[in-house]
Amino acid sequence: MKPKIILTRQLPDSVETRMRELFNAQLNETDEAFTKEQLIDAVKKADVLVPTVTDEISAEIIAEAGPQLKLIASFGVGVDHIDLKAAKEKGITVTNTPGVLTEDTADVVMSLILAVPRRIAEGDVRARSGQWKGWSPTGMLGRRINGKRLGIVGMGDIGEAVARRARGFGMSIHYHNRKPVHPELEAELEATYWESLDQMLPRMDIVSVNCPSTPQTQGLLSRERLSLLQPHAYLVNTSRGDVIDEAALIDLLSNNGIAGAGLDVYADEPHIPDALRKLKNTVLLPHIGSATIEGRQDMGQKVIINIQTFIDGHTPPDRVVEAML
Ligand code: 8YV
Repeated sequence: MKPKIILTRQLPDSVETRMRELFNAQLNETDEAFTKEQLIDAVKKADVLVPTVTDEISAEIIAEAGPQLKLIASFGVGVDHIDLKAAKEKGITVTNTPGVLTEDTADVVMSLILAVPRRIAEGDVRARSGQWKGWSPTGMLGRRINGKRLGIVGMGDIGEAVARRARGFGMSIHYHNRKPVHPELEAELEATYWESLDQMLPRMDIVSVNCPSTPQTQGLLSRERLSLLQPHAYLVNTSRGDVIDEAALIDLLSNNGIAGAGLDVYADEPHIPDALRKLKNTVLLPHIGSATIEGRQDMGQKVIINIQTFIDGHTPPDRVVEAML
């Protein structure tokens, strides 16, 4: 008997087809996110649930799970949408898809690092609006990237991939992490470790948030911490909206407390506050960090490998360990 796998969203064709070959996979043809009721129904029936970032797998949902649900194989690297403690207590294994979206996400970080100070999105609007009056020595001036200090908050795989790109653009690398990276890597990147985020922030020209959202990092960039940034500084966030106090960020951006921000993630997606959408010194993206055809296929392959390994009785390669809590 093939195990019953429920997919909460539409995944790439090749991934869905392979899942149908291997498992008794229930697809979501409409791609509409599941309601709470649909999620409860799914955890009652599925042997394996394949959710995404748009599904809030709370303790309440997990409490409703039937005894057959043994694996939550999430499509994505972040697992902040799953109550890991509740899953563990119920004996449900959780897996994610690390590694395969590192480079794509780092590309979007770099795009924002370039786009905000160089006013790329604003320039595009001006060029296509018909309002461009021609070149001028003082027109559309932005800020230089080369020679600037980049502060990376969270030096995991994505942070490291950002650092490598930023070095190519002539930036110097600073980072805050729970602990320093391997000395060899630090030397290779010529990176400076800051144990204290409070000390790092006021010294940076651009700050990129690359840590996962965990109980320890939620609200990490609080109103108090954000106010440590200099007025010429830029902030980029591609991790999760709740790592930053969004209201405080909007206040800072509105009052020239910082120069600008590039955001791919928001506190209450897909809602983006009006005040944020009206700001000119921002580039706003709709959570596309890992949105490449190749990335989504690789993520799907990882989900399949995790499920198959688990079904075969082994520990899946991307089991989310408790240390991440
Ligand atoms: C994914 C992400 O698209 O993987 C993550 O954590 O934030 C995104 O890049 C999303 O999570 C898919 O579930």
